[in-house]
Amino acid sequence: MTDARTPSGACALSGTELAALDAHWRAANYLAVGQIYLMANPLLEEPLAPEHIKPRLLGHWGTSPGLNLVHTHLNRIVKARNRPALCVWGPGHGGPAVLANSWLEGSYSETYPDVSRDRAGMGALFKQFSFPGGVPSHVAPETPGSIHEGGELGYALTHAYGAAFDHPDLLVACVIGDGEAETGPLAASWHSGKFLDPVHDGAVLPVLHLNGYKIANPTVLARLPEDELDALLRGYGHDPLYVEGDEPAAVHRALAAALDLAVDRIDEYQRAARAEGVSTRPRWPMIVLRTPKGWTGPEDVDGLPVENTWRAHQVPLPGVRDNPDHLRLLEEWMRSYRPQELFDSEGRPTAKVLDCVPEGAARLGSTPYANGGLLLRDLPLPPLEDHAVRVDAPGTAMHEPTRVLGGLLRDVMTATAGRRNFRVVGPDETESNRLGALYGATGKAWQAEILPTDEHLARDGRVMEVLSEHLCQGWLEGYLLTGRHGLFSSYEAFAHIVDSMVNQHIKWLRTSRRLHWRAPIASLNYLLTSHVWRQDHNGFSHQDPGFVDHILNKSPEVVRVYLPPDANTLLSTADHVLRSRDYVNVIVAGKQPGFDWLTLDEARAHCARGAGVWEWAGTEDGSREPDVVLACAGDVPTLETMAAAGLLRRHLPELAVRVVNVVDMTRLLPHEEHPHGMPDAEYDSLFTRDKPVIFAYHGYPWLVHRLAYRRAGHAHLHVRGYKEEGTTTTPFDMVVRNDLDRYRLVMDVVDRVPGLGVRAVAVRQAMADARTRHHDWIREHGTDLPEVADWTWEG
Ligand SMILES: Cc1ncc(C[n+]2csc(CCOP(=O)(O)OP(=O)(O)O)c2C)c(N)n1
Ligand SMILES: [Mg+2]
Repeated sequence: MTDARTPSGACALSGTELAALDAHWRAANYLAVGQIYLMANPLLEEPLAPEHIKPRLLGHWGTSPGLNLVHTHLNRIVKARNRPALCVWGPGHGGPAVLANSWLEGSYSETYPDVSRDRAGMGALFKQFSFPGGVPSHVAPETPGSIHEGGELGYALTHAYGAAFDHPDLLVACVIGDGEAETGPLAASWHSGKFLDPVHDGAVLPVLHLNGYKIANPTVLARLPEDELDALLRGYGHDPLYVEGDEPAAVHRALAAALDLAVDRIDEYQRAARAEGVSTRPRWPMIVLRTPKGWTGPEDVDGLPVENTWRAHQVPLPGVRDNPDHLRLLEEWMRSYRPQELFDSEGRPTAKVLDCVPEGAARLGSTPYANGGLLLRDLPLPPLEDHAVRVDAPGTAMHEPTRVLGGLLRDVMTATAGRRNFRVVGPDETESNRLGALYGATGKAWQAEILPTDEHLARDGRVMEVLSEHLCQGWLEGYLLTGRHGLFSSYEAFAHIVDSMVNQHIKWLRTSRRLHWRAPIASLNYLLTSHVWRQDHNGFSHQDPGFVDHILNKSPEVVRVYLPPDANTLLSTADHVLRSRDYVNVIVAGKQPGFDWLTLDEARAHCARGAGVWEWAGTEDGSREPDVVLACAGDVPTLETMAAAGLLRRHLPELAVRVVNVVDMTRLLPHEEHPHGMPDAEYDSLFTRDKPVIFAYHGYPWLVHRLAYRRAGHAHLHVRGYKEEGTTTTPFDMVVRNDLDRYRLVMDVVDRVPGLGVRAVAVRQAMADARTRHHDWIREHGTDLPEVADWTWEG
C-alpha cells in the first residue's frame, strides 16, 4: 500500500519507466546477493554448487534492498533534473548495495578497471567483497562516490549537511537507518536545517528508512504511532513525505512521486530565497520510506520468518555451503530477480537496466563532490607579518595568542568571501576563545529567529556555533571531504566528545592516502584553547588534556600535535596546518594573556624545527655539556619553565642550564615511528644522553614517556604535567597542585643534578617555602602571589 499522504499523480511513471526502474533495482539486488554469497558462477550459468559459495559469508543483506531502491530512484531524479547530487549512505553496512550500483553505472570499473562491467568483472566484484585482499563489507573510502564510512552509526546527516554548505547547486541525499536515528549525534543533526542558508548552501534531502529493525531489535521510530512520528519530524522543521509499501510497483510510483515533489519544493525554496530574497526558513522536505527489512529476500528460513524481521539484518541463509536446502533457497532467491533479463550474454547490464542511470560525473559514484580534493583550492592566507606581534625582548610584552590568530582567520574569511571555501566551527565559544575578529568578516550562520539583542547572527555566516561537538565535527568533516577548508575551536576537555568520530576520520584519511584516485583534502584542524590550566570559571569538570593522548595513538602518517607557546608561534603553526593536506592537526594554545617569547622570524624557525634550544633562556656557555635540561611544551609549562630558569640563574648561577621548547610533540617519537620523529643523534644532542631532563608538559606526563621511552636518555627524563588535580582556583595554584610550578621544577633540578642536593639545600628550602607561602596567600587573598602574578623574564 502507498500512504495516502503521498500525493498520487504528482509523478506519473510510464509503464516503460516503471519497468526500467524495477529492472535496475532487481539488478542491484541480484548483485548485492551475489557479493555476499558467490565466488564463482556469477551469472548462474550453471546450477549453484557448494564450490561457488564463499567459505565465510559476510555482509549485510537487510538494508541492501532499501539502499538499492533509493539509489535507483536517485539515478532517475539526477538524470531528469540534471542536477549534481551526492548521497550519504547512513546504513553503509549495506556495502554490497552501494558497490552494486557503482558497478552498474560504470563508475566502479572506471575507478578499478580490473573489475570490468562484464561477466569477468561481475565475478571479481562478487569475489572481492569481504574477501581477503578485497574490499570492506561497508561503504568505505574505497567505494567510489562515498564520503561516509558505513561503520560507526550516527554521523550520516551531519556529514550530509557539511557537504551541502557552500555548495549551492548540490543536492545531498542522505539515507538514515531507523536504528541510526536513535543515536545522539543523529538526533542532534536534524537541527542542521537551522544553519543551512538557502541562498549560498545546497540542499539536504533526508530519507529516513524505516525498515523496522536494527540488528536484533525493532527500532523506536518504526514503532511510533504515525501521528507521533509525524509530529517529531515536523518539530525538527521538516515536511515529511511518506512512502510505504511492500509491493514493488506501488512503491516505485510513490517514491518517484515523493522525490519529484521533494526536489520541486527544494527548487522553489531556493528560487524564492535567491531570486526574491525570501528569508523565512524553509520547511525542507524529507522522505520517510517504510519498506521491509530484507525485502525480496527469503521469507522464512528453517521455519522462522526472516524477511521484514530483524533476522534479515546480515546473512539470511547462513548454511548455504553445507545445507542443500539453503543452497536451493539461495538459487531460487537469486533467480527471482530474473538475471537473464538484466544482464546480456557477456554479463553486461542491459540497456533497460541502465535507462535510469545518468552520465559521466553526474553519476553518484563519479561525482567530484565525493572526491573533494579534486575541487580543493588553496586558502588565500595573508602574510604573517600582517599579524605578528612585535617582540623587542622575550618575556616582557603579553598578548592573547588566539586573539592574534583571530586577525589572521578574519583575513582568511575576508579573502574567501567570494569563493566561500572556509568555515570555523565551534560549540558556542568563538568569541570567548578570542576569535571574535572573525565577525569583522562574516557572521554566525543562523536561520532561526533573530532578535535585536543578538550579535553577529547572519543567514550567510561562515562561523558555525552549535552546542553539539558532534555536529561541529560532522559538519566540518563533510565540508572538508567535499573540498573545502576549516577549523574547529573547542574546549580541550570536551574535544573528547568526538574521540570516536575523529577515529573514523583518521581511518578514512589513512585509507584514502593509499588510494591513487582520491585527491588529498584539507586537513582537519583543531584549536583547543580553553585548556586544562586556565579553567578559571569552571574547574575540575573542564580540566582534561587527554585528547592529545588519544590522537597520538592513531596512524602516525595522519596525526600531528602542536603546542605553540606564544602568539607568533601560534600564527606560524596555524599557517602551516591551514596549508596542509590529509592530516588531523591538533593545536593546543592559550587564549589568556601570555608572554611573547619569539619574534616572527624566530617563531618560524622554531616551528620548522618543531623542538629546539632557546639559548637566550639558558646558562650554557658552550664550553661543556649542560648540567640539566629544562624542557617544556605548552604555553603554561613554558611560562613555568622560564620562571624556573630565571630562579636557577639567580640562585645557582654556576649551573649550566639548557632550555628546550617543544612545539611539535611527534618530534619526540623515534624517526622510524613518525615522519616528524627525530633521529637518535638529534635527540641526544638536544636532550643529552645522560643529563637530567626536567620536562614540563602541558598534559598527562606519561605521554612524554611513551613518546621518548626508546631514547638513550630516557632513564634521566623526569616529566611534570597534569595529574588529575583540578578544581576552581587561581591559575598558579593549578600548576602547584600538579607539581608543575616553577618552584617545584627548581626543586626537581636540585634533586636530580648529581651532587647538587647537598650544595643547594638552601635553594631547595626556599622553593618549598615559596610553595607554602603561595598556599597561605591564595587562601587569604584569592589571587596569586605578587611575585608570581607580576613576574617577567629578566634575561
Ligand atoms: C555507533 C554504533 N553502534 C552500534 C553499531 C552496530 N550496528 C551495526 S548495524 C546496526 C543496526 C543498524 O540499524 P539501522 O540503522 O536501522 O540500519 P538497517 O536496518 O538499515 O540495517 C548496529 C547497531 C554501529 N555500527 N555503530
Ligand atoms: Mg533499520
